[in-house]
Amino acid sequence: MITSNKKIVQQIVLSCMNNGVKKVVISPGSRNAPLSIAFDSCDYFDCIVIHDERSAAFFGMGIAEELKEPVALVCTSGSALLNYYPAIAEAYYREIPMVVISADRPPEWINHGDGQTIVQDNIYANHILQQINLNDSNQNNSYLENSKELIQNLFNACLANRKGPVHINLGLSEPLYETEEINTPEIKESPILDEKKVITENDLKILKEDLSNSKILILVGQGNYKQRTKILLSELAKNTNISVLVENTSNFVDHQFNHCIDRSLTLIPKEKQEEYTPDILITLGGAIISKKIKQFLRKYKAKKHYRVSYAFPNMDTYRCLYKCFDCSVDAFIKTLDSLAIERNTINYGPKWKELDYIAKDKSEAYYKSISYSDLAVFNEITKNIPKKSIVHMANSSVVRYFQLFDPYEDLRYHCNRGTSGIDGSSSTAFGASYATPDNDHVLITGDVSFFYDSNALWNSYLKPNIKVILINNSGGGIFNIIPGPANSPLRAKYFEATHEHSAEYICKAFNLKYQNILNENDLAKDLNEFLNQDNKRPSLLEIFTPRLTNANILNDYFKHLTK
Ligand SMILES: Cc1ncc(C[n+]2csc(CCOP(=O)(O)OP(=O)(O)O)c2C)c(N)n1
Repeated sequence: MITSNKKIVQQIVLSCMNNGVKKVVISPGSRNAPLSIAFDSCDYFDCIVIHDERSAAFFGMGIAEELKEPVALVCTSGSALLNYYPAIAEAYYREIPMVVISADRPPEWINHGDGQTIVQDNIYANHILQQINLNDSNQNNSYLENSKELIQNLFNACLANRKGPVHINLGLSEPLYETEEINTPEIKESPILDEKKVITENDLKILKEDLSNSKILILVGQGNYKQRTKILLSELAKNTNISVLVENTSNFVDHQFNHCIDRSLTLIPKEKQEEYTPDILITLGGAIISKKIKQFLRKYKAKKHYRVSYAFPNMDTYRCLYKCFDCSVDAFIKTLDSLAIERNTINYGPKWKELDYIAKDKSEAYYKSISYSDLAVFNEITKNIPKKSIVHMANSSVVRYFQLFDPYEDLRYHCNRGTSGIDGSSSTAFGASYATPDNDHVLITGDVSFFYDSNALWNSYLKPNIKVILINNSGGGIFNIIPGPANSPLRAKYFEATHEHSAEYICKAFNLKYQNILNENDLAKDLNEFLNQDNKRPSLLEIFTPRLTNANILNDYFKHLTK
């Protein structure tokens, strides 16, 4: 095959191949030309070209999350790699494997007046698992052997139990476009050594003592767990000493769990809150969306909090962390099951579940009474998403409204909750939809999030398998809801930052099929038709809602629950 004549570039490409990278997102540039040429020369890779590096990185992250495989991002020097940063931070907190390969000037030319040159060394310092600096000035065998080992160590970090982004910064000198013919390399998969972590006998003993005759609250955060884990957790939840609270991003659905945490919490009268306080809190998985549960558990503290995670062992969200088990959620649930915890001595799980049943009935009654608003629209959307779809929720009030509705078992829910940014939701969703073209994907987004990331539409990889629902409430509606900005005289200008834009012409520019809904007439019908239509291109439904009444209807909902 004909590839770049730079040996270090050939080595990087080979290492990607041997470590399971199949998709490479490349952003155009000259300094990275040797990498583009080398990846392109190898049929093994699917090379995706996206101009805007911020969008490219989120797109790649969407693929990596969906396929559970490392994705490589390739960009040129200078501000290009700074634009990767939002997605790198997101991947870091979500433990999504990504390999950033940035081209750089040769080291002797940094800060000497060359164009498109910044200090790239360690640029993602606080949000990267590992980074290395390589360059093409030394092509001798010992440098290449040493680099091969460094690259493999980097992949080992990227793909270990705690996954995440890693960075190769590569100084490249001119000429950049020269090629040579080499033998097509064969894949020799590098074994990634997954350390099997075990919980010590002593920890098991303490755990068993702590769990006996205790009110146990298991709070499950964001993740995509194994089916076996779900079954074991459902089995555990039959024990009335245990209450399991989940959010839709945990992708756990079971009739014994509380899926709508805020809805349930609203029903607890102040004087009874202590009855719901757990003795032992166990948290599994990633981020928790509900602010209310964080406030509740910080105020009504458990005696001990056990955390299960490979990452951030000192993260003390509820200010009562006792121990973090450095093992998989799967292994931990199995361990809990094997402990044969005392059963059914405290009516704790059903007590929480009762709240859920009451809140659900009250909610249904309220939805029947409300006028056209964000809440009314979300009520219709959640009922109409076609079975087996993959649901991408943008941040801000979209993901929060969704938490008020029971999730469906046959849907999969995603959201960028690593950093809760509004800057890459669309690109991430489009990346995921590209990765699994046989699945239907639905992105639900607010207007600010959508316009912010409108370059997500600027690529040729969008397929008809994704539908976008854009809730246009003319600004950051969340700021009308959360206490603080909602009562500020500066709200409309600085927080909500109102506007009157529509997505119609953006859709025209990027060849998306566009439809809109302006009021409640035919909302349910139009929404249902939109979600079930067979399209030849991606489509977008813009639903305009009244910015000034949305917040009242949501606030009244919570008041209604307490009546
Ligand atoms: C990158 C980034 N910038 C700013 C914010 C702060 N922020 C949070 S929500 C929000 C408004 C989002 O509005 P929209 O997407 O229209 O959703 P809505 O609140 O109307 O549901 C902003 C600016 C953020 N989360 N991320």
